[in-house]
Amino acid sequence: MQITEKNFGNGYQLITIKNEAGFQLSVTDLGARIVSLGREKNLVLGFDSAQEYLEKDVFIGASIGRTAGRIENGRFTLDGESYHVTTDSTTGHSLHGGQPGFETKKWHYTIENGDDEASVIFTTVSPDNEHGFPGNLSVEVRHTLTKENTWRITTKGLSDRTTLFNPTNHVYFNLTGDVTQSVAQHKLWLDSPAFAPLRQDSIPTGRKVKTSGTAFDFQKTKTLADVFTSDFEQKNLVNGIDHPFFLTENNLVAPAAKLTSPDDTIELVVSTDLPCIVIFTANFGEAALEMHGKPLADHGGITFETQIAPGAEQFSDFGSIKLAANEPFETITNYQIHLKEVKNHGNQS
Ligand code: G6D
Repeated sequence: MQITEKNFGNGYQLITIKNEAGFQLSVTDLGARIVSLGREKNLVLGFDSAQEYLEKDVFIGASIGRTAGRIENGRFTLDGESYHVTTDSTTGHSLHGGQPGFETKKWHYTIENGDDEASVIFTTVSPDNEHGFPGNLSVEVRHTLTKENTWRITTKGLSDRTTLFNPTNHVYFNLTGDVTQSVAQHKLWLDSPAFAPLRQDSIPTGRKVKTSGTAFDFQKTKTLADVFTSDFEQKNLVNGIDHPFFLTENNLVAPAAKLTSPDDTIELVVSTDLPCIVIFTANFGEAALEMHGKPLADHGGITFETQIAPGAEQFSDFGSIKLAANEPFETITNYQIHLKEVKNHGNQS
């Protein structure tokens, strides 16, 4: 595998791994984040410099933590003790573990290269009481590219006090490679029989609701446009999807999600050992951000944030995000890209 490193500005580096097929993964130590993925086209949202992330959107492609998603009023109890963590001044809730969080840390990194795969291994320590969370928490995020075009994220954690830990990665895919196109014509299949409805302020209600019979049922493949044009109140609430979906299989073998490009030439297959995926369809509105000198479309990307469902600290039905002192944590998610040959059917008109 070929590996190159270059200056990404503001003291950060951009590290690129290229496999024999010419497929590339670029990551940066600003937030242990993915910046680009693909061969001819870049299949994920990302900016061209560290500065742009810092100015425009710190979450795109970043490692997220300590706790992905929202914690209501930033309050939780752990082993009988009450905690109050940093909240967002506009919503009053904690988002993604409080800012600045993992997404703007400068992570230390090392590189491992092999014949079949190569990895960039990012490490950082979140000190005890950072944003109010207990425990010195050591975190490792390993980004791997394989010769089969799989981007794999392996995240590890170890805390010296019992704490909460629910990391994820905030990658957005757009398989057209064109940020001015919305993902509406992408086809999505999702192994999810239930989702978590949200309140008006995006905090989960705590219920698990069947997807069948709703616009959020992707158990049979359909386009995202089917959701965007629906009148489903949960879609209307956030102008798209910004919801946790519960998976039936989380064994890293069975696919959890499949996303296909509008022209059927590119397929993304997500598999994970985690029980939930937060799907967020970049509901930013028209031209809210400029990317590669172009306006990012509304719904210009779709995330697959694998995690325990946000709200787990208060709804035990969602799982547990408690990490016991000195107990190692590890999770893996695979994003495999299949590049398909287009069959020329000739002119059928
Ligand atoms: C997450 O679910 C949240 C969104 O609501 C938020 O806007 C984004 O991160 C930055 O996907």
